[in-house]
Formats: sequence, structure tokens, C-alpha cells
Amino acid sequence: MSEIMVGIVMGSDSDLPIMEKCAQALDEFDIGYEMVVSSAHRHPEKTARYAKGAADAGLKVIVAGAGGAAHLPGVLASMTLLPVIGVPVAIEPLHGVDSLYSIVQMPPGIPVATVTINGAYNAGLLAVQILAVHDEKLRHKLNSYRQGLAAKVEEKDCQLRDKLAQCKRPDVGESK
Ligand code: RP5
Repeated sequence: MSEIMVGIVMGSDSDLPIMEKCAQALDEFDIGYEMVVSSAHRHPEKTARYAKGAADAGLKVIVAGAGGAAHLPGVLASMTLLPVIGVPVAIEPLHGVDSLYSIVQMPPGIPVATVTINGAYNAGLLAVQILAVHDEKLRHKLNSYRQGLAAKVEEKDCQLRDKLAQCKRPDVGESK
């Protein structure tokens, strides 16, 4: 089993359907992780304990997702020197705009790298990129991943051209 490098923390188990996408990205690159429920408001002591112990536990990056008054990523970031990536989770009634603003508006001095609303997959990829700074093998994997993205764009371009060619109207003067 891979060494645990990333802590995926979420404010509630109701965030799991979103935060699973972070785990999916990490799985694709064989990065070990743990998933934890903690809460900046409902269990601040646990949140502080986790943040303070994360580096000694061997973690290299924390990905934290929460919805509403989403203070979890910022509170974790205030108590560790590890990079923290925040995922604003969309919940009713403000659909994640509240979470986004709560996470992205950190004061100078305590940064949180914020991804888009429900952007847990990209949070996972960003964690991989951070780990890849000191891991050449991982950089190769990321390069292949990017090449795969480019290949998909080419494929879609071909499909679109084929489709357009099939429904191409006759040129002016060609009919009659
Ligand atoms: C936040 O409150 C959690 O991150 C979750 O997104 C939201 C609702 O939590 P539950 O009421 O579903 O536990 O702290």
C-alpha cells in the first residue's frame, strides 16, 4: 500500500460525494491518502489536533472541503505549514458561492489554494503537482496525463470536422 501523503479533510460526511473526486484523482496517480471528517465549528479541537499533527504524521499536502460558512481549510492552514487546498462544496441555499467566498478570502499571511466550487478533482491534481516537484516519476505521469488531455481534444476536433463535413451544404452554384 502507498504511503499516506495527502490528508483529505471534510466538514461532514455529506461532503463525501464531492470529496471522493479528490480521492479519484489521487488514485489515478497511486498517491496514498486518508479521508477524515472534522469541523472548524462543530469540533474545533479535533481540527486543531489534525492540523498540528499533519506534518509529523508524514502528510505533505492537505485538501479540505466544506460547505456554507466554510472555515475548515483556513483554520487548518493557520495551524500547519503544509500547503492546504480548499474545496468549496455547494450546499443549499447559496449553492457554493458562500463556501467559495469563505475559503478564498484568506487574510495575507495564511494562504489557501482555492479551487472552483465542487472542484475536488482538480484539488487532487494540484496535490499531485505539488508532490511532483520532488518526484521525477510523478512528473512523467503528469506529462502523460496532459498528453492524454491533448489527444482527447484532437479526437473531438476530428469528430466535429467529420460531423460538419457530413451536413455540409452544397456550394453556391453547385445545385440547380
Ligand atoms: C459544513 O456544513 C459541511 O462541510 C457541510 O458541507 C455542511 C453541512 O453539514 P451537515 O449538516 O450535512 O453535517 O460544515
